[in-house]
Amino acid sequence: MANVKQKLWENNGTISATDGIRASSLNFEKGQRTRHQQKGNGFGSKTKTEPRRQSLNDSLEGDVRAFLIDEETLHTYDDLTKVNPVTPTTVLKCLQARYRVKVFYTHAGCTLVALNPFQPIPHLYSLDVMKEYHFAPQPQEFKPHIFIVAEEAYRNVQGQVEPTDQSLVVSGESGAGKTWTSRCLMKYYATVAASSSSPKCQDTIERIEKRVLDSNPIMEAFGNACTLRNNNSSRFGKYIQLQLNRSQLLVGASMMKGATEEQRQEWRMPRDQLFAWLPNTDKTLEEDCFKETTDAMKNLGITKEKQGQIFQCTADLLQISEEQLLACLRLRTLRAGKQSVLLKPCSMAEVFDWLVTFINRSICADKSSWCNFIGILDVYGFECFTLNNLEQLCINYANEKLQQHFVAHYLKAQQEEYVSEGLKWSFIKYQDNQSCLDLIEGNPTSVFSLLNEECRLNRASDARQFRTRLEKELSNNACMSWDKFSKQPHFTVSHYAGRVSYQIEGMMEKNKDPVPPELIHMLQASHDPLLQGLFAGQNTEESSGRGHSKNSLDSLMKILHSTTPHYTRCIKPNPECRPLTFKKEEVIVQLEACGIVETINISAAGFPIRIPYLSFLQRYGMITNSWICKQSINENGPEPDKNILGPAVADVLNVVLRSRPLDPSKPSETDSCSSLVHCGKTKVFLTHSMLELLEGCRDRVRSQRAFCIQCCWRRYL
Ligand code: AOV
Ligand code: MG
Repeated sequence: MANVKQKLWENNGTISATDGIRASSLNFEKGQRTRHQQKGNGFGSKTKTEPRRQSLNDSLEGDVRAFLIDEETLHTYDDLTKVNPVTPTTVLKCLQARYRVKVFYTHAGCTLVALNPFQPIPHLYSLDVMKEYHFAPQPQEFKPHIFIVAEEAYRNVQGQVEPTDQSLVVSGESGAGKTWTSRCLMKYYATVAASSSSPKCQDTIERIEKRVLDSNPIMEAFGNACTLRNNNSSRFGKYIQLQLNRSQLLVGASMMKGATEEQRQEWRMPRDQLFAWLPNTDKTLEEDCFKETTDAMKNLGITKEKQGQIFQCTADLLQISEEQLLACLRLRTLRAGKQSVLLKPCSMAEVFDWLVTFINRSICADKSSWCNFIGILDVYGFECFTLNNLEQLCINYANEKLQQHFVAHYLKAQQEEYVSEGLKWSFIKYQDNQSCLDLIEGNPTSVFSLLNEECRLNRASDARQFRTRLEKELSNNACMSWDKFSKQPHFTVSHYAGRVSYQIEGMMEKNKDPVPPELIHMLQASHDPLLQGLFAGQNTEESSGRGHSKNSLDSLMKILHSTTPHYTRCIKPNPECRPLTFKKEEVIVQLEACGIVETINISAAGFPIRIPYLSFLQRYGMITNSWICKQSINENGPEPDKNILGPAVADVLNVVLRSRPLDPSKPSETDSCSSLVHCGKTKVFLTHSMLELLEGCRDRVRSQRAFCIQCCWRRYL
C-alpha cells in the first residue's frame, strides 16, 4: 500500500507531519510537556525505559479512513470504542465534534466520558429528564448521560436474582467536574428513591434524602478551597455510601462568607480578612453560601450552639492563646534518633473529621435496616506538576490502584463482547500496571518501604543518600529511572498515565508529618468542649500521615473489589474554565491520565477494527473476485444470503493471508493468523496490521487492473 502512514490528518488542523505514527506520538509528547511541564523541571528526560504505552498506528490513508469513519457523522458516535479505527486521534476528534454540537456525554465501552461545558446547560438535569431515564424500559438506548450510569447501578443494586453493591467511580483532574457529577448522582437517587416509595413512607424518605443532600454543602464548606484550577476545589477524596432499602446515607465534605458582623465578632474572625463561603451548590463564587451551609447543618441536627463552637474553632485558632500556639508551632522536639524536627498541627483536619463522624451518625441507617448500597467515589485524579513530592506520589499511587481495578474490569467487559460474537480469544498476554505498583508499595522492597525505613532510622534526612539507596535497591524495576545529570535528587516513575519526576528533598519530613504530642496534650486541655471531645481519646504516639492514607486506600480498594464498578471520567476541555472551549492538547493528556488511552491500547491489544461482513466484502471482495464474493456483493441483486457472507469473507482472508510475505526469522508467523484476524457472528475483527495487509492487496489488485486497461487501450489505439 502506498505509504498508508502518510498525510493522515493533513489540512485538518490536528496533526500535520510526514509520518502519521510519529506525528501522533509527537503530539502527545507536546501535550504532556505543555501540561506537565516536563521540560525544564531540572529532572531531564533520558531514561532507560520507554513508557509502556504502545505507539498506535494512528494513521490511515484518507480513502481507508473514509471507509471506516465518516468525519461528517463523527459527532453521532455515542461510543468511542465504536469509532473505526479506535485510536487516540480518532477518539479525540469524535469528542471534539460532539462538544461542538453541545453533546457532553459519550460512552467509552464500560466508561462514561463527561466533558465539562463550564456553563449551565438548560434542562440537561431537569426532573423530567431524570424521570425519562428512570422509567425507560431500556435507558441505555437513550443518549449517553450520567443518568444512564445512575440508573444502571440503581437497577443492579435491586437485582432480581442477586442484589449486589455498586460503586460509581468519578475521576478526572481538578475542575473537570467530579464533584458536580457526584452531586448530580446524589440528586438523581434522592429524586428516584422518593418517587418510588409508597405515600406512607414518603415523608421519612424525603427527610433522609434531604439530610443526604445537606451533607454536601457542609462538607464542601469545610473541605473545599478556592484554587487556581477550580473556584471550589475539593481538598479531600470522598466515598459516599447510599444505603438502600428504605434508607440512604453518605459521607463527604467545604469553607466561608456571609457571617454577620456580630457572628464574626463572636467567632473572633479577623475583620479585615476575607473569609468566604465557597459556592457549594450550583452558585457562583460571588454568591453567598453561608445560609445554605448553616441551614444544612441545622437539618442534620447540628445545633446552633454546636455550630457556634465549630465556627469559633475554625475562626479563633482553636481557642488557644496565640502565644501557646506559636510556642507549639515553633516547638522542636528531641526524638529517639536525636534529630530535631519542626512540627505542625493539623487542627482543621480534626474539625473536618468530627463533622464527617457527626454527619455519618446523623444520616447513617442502622445496619439492620439496609442490605445493599451504591457508593459514589469522588476522587482526585492523576497529578504531575513541575515539582512533585510525597502528596503527588500518594495521589498517583491511589490512581494506579484504581487504574488496575479499572483495567481488570474493562478486560472482562471486552472479553464478554468477544464471547458474544463467538470469538475464542483472550487477553492473557495483556500487561497491567503491577510492576509500577510493586515499585511503589511492593514487598519486601519498594519506595514506600525504603521511605518508612529511612524515617524509622531517624538519622539526619539526606536526600542524596536516600536516592542512592533507591537506585541500589530498585533500579531493576523497569518503571524506575533517573536523570544522571540532574542537580536535584529525584526519581522518575513511569505511571500508566505518563512519567512523573518526584523530588526527594523534603519527602522524609513529609512522611513523618506527626502531630506533636505536646500539641495534642494542649488541645486536650482546651477550654472548648468541642475540642476536648475531638482529642479526648487521641493517641499521642507519632503516626505517619502516609500510613493513615494507605490504610484508608486499602479499605477503599477492598470495598471497590466487593462491588460492581461503573466508571465516569470527567474531562476539563480547557485550563481557563472557559465555556464551550475545547483544547485538543489539554484533552488528549487527560484521556491518557484517566486511562481512556489505555483502554484504547487494550482494544489495540485485541482487534480494534470491526467491520460488518457486507461492508468488508464491498471493499475487499475484489481481491479474489470469486463467484462467491460477486454473489454476496451484487449491489443490484437481492439482499445477500447470510450463509454466503461468512464463506466469502473467509475466501478473501485466505487469499490475503497466503500472499503475505513471511519473515523467515519468525517461523511462528505461519500459524499466527489468529493473532491478526477473527471472524465473529456478524463482523470481522481485525488488527491494524491485518488492515494494512488487506489495503495492500486491494491496492495491488487495483493497479494491476489499471495496467490491464491501459494495455487494452494501447492495443485498441
Ligand atoms: P472537580 O470536583 O473535578 O475539581 P467541580 O465538580 O468542582 O470539579 O467542577 C468545576 C466547575 O465546573 C463547577 O463549579 C461548575 O461550574 C463547572 N461544571 C462542572 N460540571 C458541569 C456540568 N455538567 N454542567 C455545567 N457546569 C459544570 V477538584 O474538587 O478541584 O478535583 O479538587
Ligand atoms: Mg471536587
